[in-house]
Amino acid sequence: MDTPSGKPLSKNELLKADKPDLSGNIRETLANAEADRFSGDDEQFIKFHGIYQQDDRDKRKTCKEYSVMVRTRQTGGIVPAAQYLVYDELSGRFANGTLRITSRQTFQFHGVLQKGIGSLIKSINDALSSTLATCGDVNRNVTAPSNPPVDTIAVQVDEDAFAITRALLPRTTAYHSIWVDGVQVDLGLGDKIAKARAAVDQANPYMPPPADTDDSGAPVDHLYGKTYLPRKFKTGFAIPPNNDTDIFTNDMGYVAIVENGKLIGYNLLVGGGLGTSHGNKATYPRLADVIGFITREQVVSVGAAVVAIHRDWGDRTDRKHARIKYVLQEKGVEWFRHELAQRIGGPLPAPKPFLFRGQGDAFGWFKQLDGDWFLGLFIETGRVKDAGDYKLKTALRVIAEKYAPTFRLTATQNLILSDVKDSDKAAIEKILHDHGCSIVFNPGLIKGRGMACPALPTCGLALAESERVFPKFLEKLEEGQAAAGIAGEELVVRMTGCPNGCARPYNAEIGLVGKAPGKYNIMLGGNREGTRLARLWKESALSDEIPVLIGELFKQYAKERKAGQAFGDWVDQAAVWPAAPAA
Ligand code: SRM
Ligand code: SF4
Repeated sequence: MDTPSGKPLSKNELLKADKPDLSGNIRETLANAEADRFSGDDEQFIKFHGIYQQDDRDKRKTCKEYSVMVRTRQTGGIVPAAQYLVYDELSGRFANGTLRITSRQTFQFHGVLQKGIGSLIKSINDALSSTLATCGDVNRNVTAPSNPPVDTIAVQVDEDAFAITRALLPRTTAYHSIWVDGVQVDLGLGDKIAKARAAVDQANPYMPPPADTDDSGAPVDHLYGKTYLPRKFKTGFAIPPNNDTDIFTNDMGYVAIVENGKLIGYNLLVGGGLGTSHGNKATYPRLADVIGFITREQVVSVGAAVVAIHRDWGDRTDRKHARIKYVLQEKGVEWFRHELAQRIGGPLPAPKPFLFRGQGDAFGWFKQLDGDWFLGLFIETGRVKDAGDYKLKTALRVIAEKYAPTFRLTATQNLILSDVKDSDKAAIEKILHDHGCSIVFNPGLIKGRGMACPALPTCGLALAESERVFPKFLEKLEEGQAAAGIAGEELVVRMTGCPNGCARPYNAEIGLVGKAPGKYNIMLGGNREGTRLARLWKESALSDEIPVLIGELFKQYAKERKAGQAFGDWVDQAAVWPAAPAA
């Protein structure tokens, strides 16, 4: 097939063209009681259904133990308590007993065995969420600010986030027919499911609008066509001055513009993305460009036009080079503005001024505008689990059952419980303390800002550890801070097990990017506002030497910094960078 560059289409493009309803052979595999995994081609199709084939990397040397990871959709990280209770139960029955809050405000179930996938996904849908298009070459979970979870502006931003979520859902009917109509199951969740339905006061907000059909009755997807997008697409919302959704790292971002206390619209950002591959110079992290200003009424029409530009101009020959960031970088922001103007009937007005002053979550109790309270909780590496005396999962279940707060997953893998009555605060606090979870109230400003991706043992792409080593690693950095006389100071540290950037290390003050077992590239110089990229400071550093190297930098920082200067801002300018190689 011809492509503009003359290069052949990537294999995934041929797969999508062959089965535009994305059904692959998923039904057949599910019906085969002997199958312990999906076939190679289906591994691509199941992603569009929110499923990743994985195997336990700890056991790989002796055997391949297959399971899948399933990712839910939670626009803005909103999870009603009743829905949370269903997830809690499902994670015990069908997954590894944990729920993982992700860096895009969703939940992931890990370790799901083949025979449990149908029941799990059916029940997620029964509880009025979905896994459709949480992976694959489509728009993923839409992020929206969770700090604060409720005020007038935040509620309107949530409405707009749901509007674009629905508009960008693929119209395939195969998902529903396989997982909802196709799975007959009675898990005895009747009462829990009924409560989950009642808690979401509209129908499933993640159900795609009905599709048009062609002459043969097949659904037509006017936005995605038959081959969807060249690659994944990510959309987020932010409300300055808090950049808690790391808006510049999204393919498309909406930055709320508030004038005289009213949300008048958004600045549109396009072209962010972080994934890279070691040794491949054609790949790089990039922060989004600010394109122009749109009104709330234009959120869906302009958003769909941006997605269509990715659909039409993204590279379908090389999946490593297929994100919209490369279109922006190579064709330029003026080209993009012109292309968008042609599609929406005219140019956008200039963007309005805005300023981010920081990012991340606040921990502890805060009053909502309506008089209720919300509680920001630190969840170490986003993992909701019971482990020894630390019984966070049980505590959250008890709280959800008794007090039914709205759960709000944050984009830094933490959790907010909102809509709490003043009279329930003390009891909720006691439940957490009684379950060994005192740390959730006050993790400190290095743990509380940190993020690590899952990496080993579940992620098939991991080159090094991340989630499992991160807490200890942060403790060493805390010791380094104390030795330098800067104990407890805020610091954004993020770690990933490979260069794909899932915990967004490339705009952290300190980013560690897995290179090989026990080896990481040290990235330095991003800022607390998430508006500057970090740069490679040292390649392939050994995990043991990293806290030592950074500890030395802390000492130098403590001596040289200007008043109030953050570590990332200091290191970006300091004389600590290796000399550039001679031209
Ligand atoms: Fe990611 C692939 C986990 C956010 C860039 N990501 C993966 C997979 C599915 C591995 C795979 O393809 O087999 C990981 C599953 C690991 C596991 O065992 O759970 C995975 N990504 C995650 C999560 C769970 C990390 C976390 O610590 O929370 C995040 C789930 C988000 C969600 O709920 O939708 C997650 N991934 C991100 C982000 C951050 C973000 O979106 O804000 C990025 C960087 C931003 C970006 O997209 O550029 C990110 N993930 C990638 C990439 C690189 C894409 C690229 O353009 O090169 C891959 C690899 C790929 O797609 O081939 C990837
Ligand atoms: Fe896996 Fe790499 Fe993403 Fe970590 S950054 S979850 S190792 S793909």
